[in-house]
Amino acid sequence: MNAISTPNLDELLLQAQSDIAAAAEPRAIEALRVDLLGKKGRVTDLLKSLGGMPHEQRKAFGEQVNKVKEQLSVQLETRARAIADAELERRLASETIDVTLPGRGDTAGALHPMSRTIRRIEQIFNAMGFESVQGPEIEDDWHNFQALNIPESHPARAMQDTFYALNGARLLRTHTSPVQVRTMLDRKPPIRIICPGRVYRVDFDRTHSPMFHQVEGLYVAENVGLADLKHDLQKFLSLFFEREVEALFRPSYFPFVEPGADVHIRWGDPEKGTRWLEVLGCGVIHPNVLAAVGIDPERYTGYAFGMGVERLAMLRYGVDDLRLFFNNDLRFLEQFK
Ligand code: 2U9
Repeated sequence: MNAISTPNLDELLLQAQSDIAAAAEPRAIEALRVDLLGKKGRVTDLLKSLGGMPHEQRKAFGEQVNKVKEQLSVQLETRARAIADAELERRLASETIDVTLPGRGDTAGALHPMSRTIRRIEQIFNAMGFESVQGPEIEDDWHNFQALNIPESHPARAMQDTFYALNGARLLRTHTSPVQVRTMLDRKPPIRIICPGRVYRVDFDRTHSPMFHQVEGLYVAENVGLADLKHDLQKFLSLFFEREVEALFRPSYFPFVEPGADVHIRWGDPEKGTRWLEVLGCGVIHPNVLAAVGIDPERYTGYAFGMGVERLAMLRYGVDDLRLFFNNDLRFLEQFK
């Protein structure tokens, strides 16, 4: 006689069915599955015991056990799904989404005020026939100083103290002038270019940053002189500030020009009183500079100018601390959208 008779199988089935119905968590279902159908499970044990049975019992009992196995397997699966569904229902009910909350908005961003100001300056000069040219920020002494009539130990070097590397063989350019030098070496006059870009000096306060932006320009051809310079810069300033700007050219010294001038514009409310404000520098290109780049100073002349982009942006937007442009504080930058 077999140790497990049919009534025992019925009992096992009934007990297992009530256990499955009572299971409330995925873990409980899994424990039942292991206990019944696992490798050492009770139903599995019954199937293993078939081998020791007489032939005539084996067939009938085997069919019954397999039927029970199938039934339990389906019921475990069904109950597991019911538990998972109930859990999902519970979460959907409790974790409500407030669809009335405002969205995060589009995050397309905007151009930095430096980029905007450079583009504005470029647009004006490009329309006046100046081509934009770029060049390296890491330079050598010759392109940054010597070609510009600033020999070693010239006092102008102290005014443009800079960042040196490789024992002075390389430096961060102190102005964009080396781009003009390189362009003049490459091309023949007439040359009419502007050079926007980052430049570096050892300076840091409310109106100076160790990295800042310049736009320099030059026009080299036959018969270019001070009158062209005054006319073109006057025109630029009026277009940039969107009004009839009154400009004053005051003699000044730069090694790469002769004569040189600082340009001041009348600034302030005419009712409350105005003052002259320095906005850029300029001059007629020094013959030594033309000679250094292989342009005949007897045949060609030219003018050049330079401006600090931060300074122009501060005036145009009414910003009083240049460092604001580089702190990356969104509360400041978002005002330029
Ligand atoms: C070449 C020849 C001449 C460029 C010039 C200035 C005058 C000037 C300053 C403005 C404010 C620099 O950013 S700043 O501190 N620049 O005043 N720049 S003439 O003259 C050149 C440039 C290149 C080959």
